[in-house]
Amino acid sequence: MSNLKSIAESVVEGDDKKVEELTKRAIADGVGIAKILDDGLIAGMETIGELFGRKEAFVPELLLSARAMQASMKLLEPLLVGSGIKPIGKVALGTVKGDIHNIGKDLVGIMLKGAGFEIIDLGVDVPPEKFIDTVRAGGIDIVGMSALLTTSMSMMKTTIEALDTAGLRKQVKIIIGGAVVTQDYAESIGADGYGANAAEAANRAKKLLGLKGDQK
Ligand code: B1M
Repeated sequence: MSNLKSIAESVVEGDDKKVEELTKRAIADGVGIAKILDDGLIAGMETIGELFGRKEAFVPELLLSARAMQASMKLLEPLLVGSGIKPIGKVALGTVKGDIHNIGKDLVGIMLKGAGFEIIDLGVDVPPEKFIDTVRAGGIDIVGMSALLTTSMSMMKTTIEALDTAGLRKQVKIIIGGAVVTQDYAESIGADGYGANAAEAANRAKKLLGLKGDQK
């Protein structure tokens, strides 16, 4: 079995030690980070998600898989992130209120850092007021929102409206994403950009600031 397939299977099994060990081996073998992410970690998370959808896995298993994925991301992050160069922009990033999924958001944060942005990570279950306070404090170029649940995605619209009401909407660009979010939805709620995945989010963020968006 290929190392990447083993990584995916170990994510499904929630075996963080094995995922860590296999990630180290893949890095040493020169496997590209994007491949480790796409064919190993994200593939594993998709499988556990499908099992969960079919009621063949339950919340404790999802949590173990999430922990396994994070063990690998800790090793990949330093390889993705640039080295102390002046940031090209500042992004306030969070998973919206009512939603505690953080893996995709964290991955987006890592890719944005890799692209040269400074990240203010607001965490998960972030209410509109927290986005507002952060933008009001100044220096934010982009607000990034993540949502994984059909029930939480409307909070993106609520947050954009709240920023508007607070008179802050025009001073930031807004980018959204997450499994349930689409380009059409982003347009319908007046977001400036949408990313289907973390790399796309980083490219979109650069383009929104008028910078060249084509990075690996
Ligand atoms: Co939850 N969960 N979960 N879950 N969970 C999903 C999302 C679900 C699709 C599973 C399923 O039913 N098949 C389903 C949602 C259904 C729906 O609403 N349509 C679901 C459900 C129902 C729930 C609960 C309600 C379950 C329950 O308690 N009964 C509950 C809700 C809790 C809450 O938030 N209030 C819940 C809880 C959990 C856990 C806590 C157990 C755990 C999260 C642990 C954690 O995050 N630390 C969990 C997990 C792990 C998942 C699945 C299996 C995996 C999510 C993930 O991390 N994917 C997920 C099934 C699935 O997605 N296949 C599922 C990997 C990650 C890299 O992908 O987050 O999509 P993703 O991010 C991508 C892109 O979407 C994009 O880039 C990322 C990288 O490419 N992206 C952005 C994300 N954010 C972006 C922002 C951007 C741009 C791009 O711009 C700013």
